[in-house]
Amino acid sequence: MNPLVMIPTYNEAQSIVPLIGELLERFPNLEILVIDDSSPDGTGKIVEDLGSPRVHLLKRGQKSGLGAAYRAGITWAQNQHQFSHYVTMDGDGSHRPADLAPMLARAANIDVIMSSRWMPGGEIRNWPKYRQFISQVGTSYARLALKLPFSDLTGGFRVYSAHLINRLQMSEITSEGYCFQIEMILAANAAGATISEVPVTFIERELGRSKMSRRIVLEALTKVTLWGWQNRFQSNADKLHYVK
Ligand SMILES: Nc1nc2c(ncn2[C@@H]2O[C@H](COP(=O)(O)OP(=O)(O)O)[C@@H](O)[C@H]2O)c(=O)[nH]1
Ligand SMILES: [Mg+2]
Repeated sequence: MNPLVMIPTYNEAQSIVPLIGELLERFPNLEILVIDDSSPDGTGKIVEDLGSPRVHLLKRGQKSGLGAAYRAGITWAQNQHQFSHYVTMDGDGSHRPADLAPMLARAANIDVIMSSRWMPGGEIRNWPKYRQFISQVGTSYARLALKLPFSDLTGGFRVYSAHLINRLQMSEITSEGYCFQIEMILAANAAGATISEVPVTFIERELGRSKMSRRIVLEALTKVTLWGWQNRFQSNADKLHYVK
């Protein structure tokens, strides 16, 4: 197994170094790609200055959303032709490297390992009630509308096999905010992927600021509703759309 951890960042100067340090130390065979949208706080420069051969930086011109960052990261990774798995992870310390060990272990023979904060054994620390509410309602709505039987569809901590990603039409996965996480599962499911959930502990950031916005919630609500209706009228719509 030869995983690449992709971390999108926008102003994570205070959190990124300890996160990278812990990942490198815990997992000797893993490499890291930070996808930074020219963070004004110098996150990109900090990553560059680490000078580690196992840490790569993809610099982008301006803040253009989580989805766009991941799409660019995946294209970069595919061009390297050396990684067996792509891990997606936030750069603010909310996703614990310790939880990655059981996720990677399960990923050996499953296409997508999703982390879940809402299944037994999962946990959320320090999130205000309204964020927990948005997360739970968002996942419940997407689960029902899209018939995706999972307990946490919006979490960004996952492991995908490169083999699966190569079968997806990534340019069709166009969501920008955390709706990207839902759309990835919609596409993976349409490709007939094996998908499994592992419980994790999510700890809200202590440093820096969340980029979550009303626009991001609205994007998810609108798109999930639209996809739900499309599926009702044409059951193979997702397969035609997302799978090569
Ligand atoms: N490159 C890039 N990263 C982003 C963007 N928006 C959010 N991120 C990163 O995505 C991760 C999750 O974002 P965060 O603000 O913590 O959202 P929250 O956890 O939903 O409150 C963090 O590592 C952010 O720095 C963006 O527009 N571009
Ligand atoms: Mg966060």
